Amino acid sequence: MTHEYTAPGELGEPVVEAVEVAEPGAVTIVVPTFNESANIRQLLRQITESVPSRLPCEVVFVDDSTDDTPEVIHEAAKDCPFPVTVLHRDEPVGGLGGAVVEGMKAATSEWIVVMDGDCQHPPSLVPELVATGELTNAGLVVASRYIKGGSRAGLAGSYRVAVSRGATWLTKALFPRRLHGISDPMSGFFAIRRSAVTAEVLQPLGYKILLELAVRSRPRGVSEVPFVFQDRFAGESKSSAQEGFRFLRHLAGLRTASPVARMIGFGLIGATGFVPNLLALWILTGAGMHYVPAEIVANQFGVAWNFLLIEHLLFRDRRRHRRLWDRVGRFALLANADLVLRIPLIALFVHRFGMGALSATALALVTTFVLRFVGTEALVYLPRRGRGSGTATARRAA
Ligand SMILES: Nc1nc2c(ncn2[C@@H]2O[C@H](COP(=O)(O)OP(=O)(O)O)[C@@H](O)[C@H]2O)c(=O)[nH]1
Ligand SMILES: [Mg+2]
Repeated sequence: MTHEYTAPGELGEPVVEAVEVAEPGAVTIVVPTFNESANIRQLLRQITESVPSRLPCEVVFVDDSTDDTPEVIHEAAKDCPFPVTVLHRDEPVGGLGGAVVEGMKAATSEWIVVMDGDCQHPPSLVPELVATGELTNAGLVVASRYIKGGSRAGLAGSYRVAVSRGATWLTKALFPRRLHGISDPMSGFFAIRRSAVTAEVLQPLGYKILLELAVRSRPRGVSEVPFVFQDRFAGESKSSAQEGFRFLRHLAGLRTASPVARMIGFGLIGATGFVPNLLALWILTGAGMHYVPAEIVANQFGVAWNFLLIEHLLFRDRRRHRRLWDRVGRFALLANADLVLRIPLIALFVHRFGMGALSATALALVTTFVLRFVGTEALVYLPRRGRGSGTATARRAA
C-alpha cells in the first residue's frame, strides 16, 4: 500500500535520537484521546522533534472526546510534517480498547506504535521501539516501566503504584507462558508489526490492549525497551475504580476464552453455589418447611447465584444474543433438569450397569455437569447470526 508523506523540514531538522533506525520501516502512531485538548499541541510537537525524517510516520488519533479535542488536532496538524488523521467516534464502542483497535485497523504502515495522548509516554522513544523491533526481528516491542532503566515516576501516589504492581503480578500469574518476556503487560505504550495484528482476535473490553494482544494473537518474538512513565502534561486521568472492575472482568474473559478453561470456571462457580443453597435450606427448614419443598426452593437460590456469576464472569460478551428473561428461564430450566435427571441416571447406572451407589452418583454428577455446561453454552449463550456494530467517521486533518 502506498503512502503520502509530507517531507519534514519546514519546522527545522527533527532531532534524531541516539538509536538509529536499522532499516527504516514506516510507522503509524495510534493515539486514543478522550478530552485531551490541552495536551495535543505538546504531543504533536514532541513527535515532530523525535521522529527522524528517515522514519516515515503518520499519526492517527482515535477520539471519543466531548470537548474540542478534534478541532485542536486539526489546527495543530497544520504545523506537522507528517499526515495526521482524526477518527472521531460518536459512539465510543469498547471505550479505550475499542479506540485502539479502530486506530490499528486504520493504520497502513509496517509498524504501529500505540501511545497515550497526555505525554506520559515519551514520543522520543518511538524510533527506538521501531528500531529495536527491526534489529531483533520482533513482532512486538513493549515500552516497560519494570526493567532496568525504566520507572513509573509519573504514577501519582503510592496507592496507584500499589494497584499497578498488584495488577501486573496477578496478570503475570494468570498467564505465565503467554506473558513470558513481557515485564510490563499493563503498559499502554508499545510497537507492533501490522502483520502481527489480527483484528478479528481482538475483543477488547476497553482496558489493557497490550495484554489482549499478547494473550490472543501472540506475536512472534517480543522485545522490551525501558521507559520512564512521565507526569501528565495537562488535564486529568480517566482511570477510576470502575476501570479497575472492568480490568478484572477483562482478565476473567481472557482467562476463560477456551472451552476447557470456561468449563473449569463453570465448575468452580457451581461449587460456590452450594453456599447460598445450603444457607437457604437451613433457613427454610428452620422456619418449619418440609425438607422436600425446601430443597426445591433452596436450589433456586443456588441457581440464581450461579446465574449471576456466570453472566458476569464467563459469558459477559455473549449476553446480548438473548434477552435477560429468556436467559434466566433457559438457565433455570437446565439447572433444574439437572436435578430431575440425576436420580434416574443413578438408578440406571446401578441397576443396568451394576455400579456401586457411590461411583454411580459420582458418574451421574459428572455427566449432568457436562450436559449442563454444554447445554448452557448452546442453549443460553450461543451467538445468533446476523449482528454487527461499529461506527467511526474519518477525517484527514491538515
Ligand atoms: N478514545 C478514547 N481514549 C481514551 C478513553 N479513555 C481514556 N482515553 C485515552 O487513553 C489515554 C490514557 O488515559 P489516562 O486517563 O491518561 O489513563 P492513565 O494514564 O492510566 O491515568 C489518554 O490518551 C486518554 O485520553 C476512551 O474512552 N476513548
Ligand atoms: Mg495517562
